[in-house]
Amino acid sequence: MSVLEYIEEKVKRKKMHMTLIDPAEQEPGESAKMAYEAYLAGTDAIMIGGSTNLTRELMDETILAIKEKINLPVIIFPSGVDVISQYADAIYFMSLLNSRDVNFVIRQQVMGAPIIKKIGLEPIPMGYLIIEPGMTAGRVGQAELIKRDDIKTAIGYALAAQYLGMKLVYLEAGSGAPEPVPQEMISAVKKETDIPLIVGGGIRTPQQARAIVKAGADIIVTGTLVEEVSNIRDSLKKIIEAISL
Ligand code: 1GP
Repeated sequence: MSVLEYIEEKVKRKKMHMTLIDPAEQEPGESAKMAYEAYLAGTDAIMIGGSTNLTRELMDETILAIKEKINLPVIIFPSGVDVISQYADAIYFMSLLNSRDVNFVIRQQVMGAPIIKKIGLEPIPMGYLIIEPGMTAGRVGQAELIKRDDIKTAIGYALAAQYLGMKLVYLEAGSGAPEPVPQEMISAVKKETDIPLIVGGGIRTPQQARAIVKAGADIIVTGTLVEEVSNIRDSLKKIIEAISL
């Protein structure tokens, strides 16, 4: 089964949780421990990526360390062509649709596609949309940030992603955002589109996670949480329980 099939099957039955690990934030062994704790808490997949200070070597070492410990899908969440690792199970083949810089919309993808083909990595087509405040991803990705109350624009982008053939759409408030994407925007986008909806950025509490899935998210992503809490397993368990209710 491909990783996309795994996701599409799961979202039919439940709300999914993915754990984002930034290899630049800690040693590979430490990243693997975090992934193991997230696995014990019941996360459905590990996403690997970050906006700054990433190299392919660090990606390789981190992914290998994680795969030695757990058997969950490991998906690259790329910032550019230089973080493609042959050891992952899949890569989000994503376009930052609301970037002003064509590099993030299509050029990196043009450079990455032949590499992905050569190493036999599974590409998962995804439309990536950055909403205010966007944080580092918004700045680095030169995003023309979607305003928090501009639901019409969010719907337009999400539908465009679907009509372009993308299999997933991701509403991103930015890692460490003070507030997650507004619920009104999530429910409007969910209502108007038919592909699984991922929401991430600024999700810290079970209450927020629950509200986001109730609004219509199929998959939630948490990253900063696992870097900040002392007990990853307990904190993530609470989040995962809250979205399963
Ligand atoms: C960032 O959406 C993810 O790309 C996760 O955000 O670090 O705020 O959980 P957090």
